[in-house]
Parts: sequence; structure tokens; C-alpha cells
Amino acid sequence: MPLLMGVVNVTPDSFSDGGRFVEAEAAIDHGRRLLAEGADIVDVGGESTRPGATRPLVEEELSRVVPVITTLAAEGAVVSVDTMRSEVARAAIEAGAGIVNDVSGGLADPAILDVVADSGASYVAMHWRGHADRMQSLAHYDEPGGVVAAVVRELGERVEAARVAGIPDDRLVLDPGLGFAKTASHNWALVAGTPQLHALGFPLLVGGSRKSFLGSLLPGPDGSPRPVDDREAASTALTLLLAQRGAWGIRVHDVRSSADALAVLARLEQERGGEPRDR
Ligand code: PMM
Repeated sequence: MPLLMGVVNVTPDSFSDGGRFVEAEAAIDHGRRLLAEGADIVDVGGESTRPGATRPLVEEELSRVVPVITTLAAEGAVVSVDTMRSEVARAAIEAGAGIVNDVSGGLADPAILDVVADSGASYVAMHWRGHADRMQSLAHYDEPGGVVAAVVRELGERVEAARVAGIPDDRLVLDPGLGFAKTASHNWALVAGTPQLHALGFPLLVGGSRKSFLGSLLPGPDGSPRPVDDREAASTALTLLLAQRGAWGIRVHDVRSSADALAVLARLEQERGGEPRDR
């Protein structure tokens, strides 16, 4: 069964004026809950990468994530840090993070690859073409083979960069980056294209939970996309099919529903005597 990576966003909560300590405590509690619900990894991030988001200062990002990582790692959790910045990756590893989840695959701050290489951490290289303020203008995939061929080629380049920096292959995970410089149909093509992604020869992490392509799949009577907080059943369905397609890890907001779905699949596989899955 794939690993479940539970999302812990440490971004300012507009409903709370309790300041930094309250924000960290809320994130730590949330992380603990996700672990209790069956998360294998908690992914702690201090920068929103939603389309159009602006970037926090590096000091701001550090002060958001480090206390949360320190506490959760000290309690024995496997923690990944969701960052594109080498300074944040370094501090996070010192605080106990075992995985650096870089949505830019080393393109935003190439020094992050050296930081990872010098540590024992694993590295998730996601497919990315540019920061959130301009990424939707980069969603063009005109080469033969379309988005799947382009993502395979561009992820292959990130593998080379990681190798040059000295990151061993057995510490590398790849991610097609659903929603990052991708339209809804690009995302579906990538979900359907997992066999080509697997052919790169690395474990695959996929994050589709609550993303807008699920919202546009499920429009309301007036044609407007399903709101973000009402995409859970579709997110769970996606977990199940990514598991059947051989994903190594699945990044989700609601761990409980995905863990339940994986329990159903595991039980069926047990019944079938471990027959290989369809990809
Ligand atoms: N998506 C988001 C943030 N980090 N990391 C990986 N590896 N893969 C993803 O798809 C991914 C990510 C953005 O999603 P959110 O704003 O819903 O957390």
C-alpha cells in the first residue's frame, strides 16, 4: 500500500489573532491528529503555493515551520518539509525532518540539492515550471506526447541535477505536480499517464487532494466548481485509484478517509492473494 502524506500547512489563519505561538500549536495538534488517523508522513509547509499566491520572506517561512517540525519529529513522526528554499531545508533537517519536499524540483533554489546531498534526507522532486504568480501562463505542452512526455522529460532533467549534486538515487522520489502549471485536462492526462511516469524508475508521490481539477469535475447546478471544502469524496476516490496504479505515496489533507480507502483495497488484495495491480 502507498504511504499517506498528511498536509500540515502553517500559514497565517485569518480567524486567529493569537500570533505565532497559537499558529504553531494549532499546526502541531493538526499533525498529531493526522498521525493518529494513519498518516505515515506529515508534510509541514509555510509557503502557500496556490495559483496567484505571493511568497513569504525566508525568515517568516522559517519561523512558521521550524517549531512545528521540531516538536513533531521529537515525538517520533516522519516529517517532510514542503519548501523550495535551501535555508529552510537546512533548518528543517536540523530540526528533524527526514524528507525535503521541493515543489520546484530544485529549480527555484538550486542550492537546495546540495543541502539535501550533504544530509541523509530523502528528496521529493516535483514537476514545476514557475512560481505561483505566473504558473498558469506556463501550462503549455505542445511537444509530441503532450503533457505526459513533457513532464517525463523535465522530471528526468531534475533527476540529473539531483545526481550531479550528489543525491543518491535511493533517496529520490518524483512527483508529477498536479495543478502546477497544469490545466484540469493536463492533470487527468498525468493521472492516466502513471505508467510512463513509473518508467523513470523512481517512487512516485502524487498530490491531487482538494485541487481545483476535482472542483471543475463536479460543477454545481449553476456551473460553478465544487468548493474546496467539498471535494473530499473525489479526493478519496483519487487516493484509491492512485494506489491501484502503484503510487509510492499520496499527499492528502484528510488522512482518515484515504486510510479507510486503502484498508478496503488492502483487504481485497489479501483476498486475491497478492496478484499484481493494474497500473
Ligand atoms: N501540492 C501542493 C503543495 N505541495 N507537494 C508535492 N510533493 N506534491 C503536490 O502535489 C503538492 C505539494 C499544493 O497543494 P495544497 O495547497 O493543497 O497543499
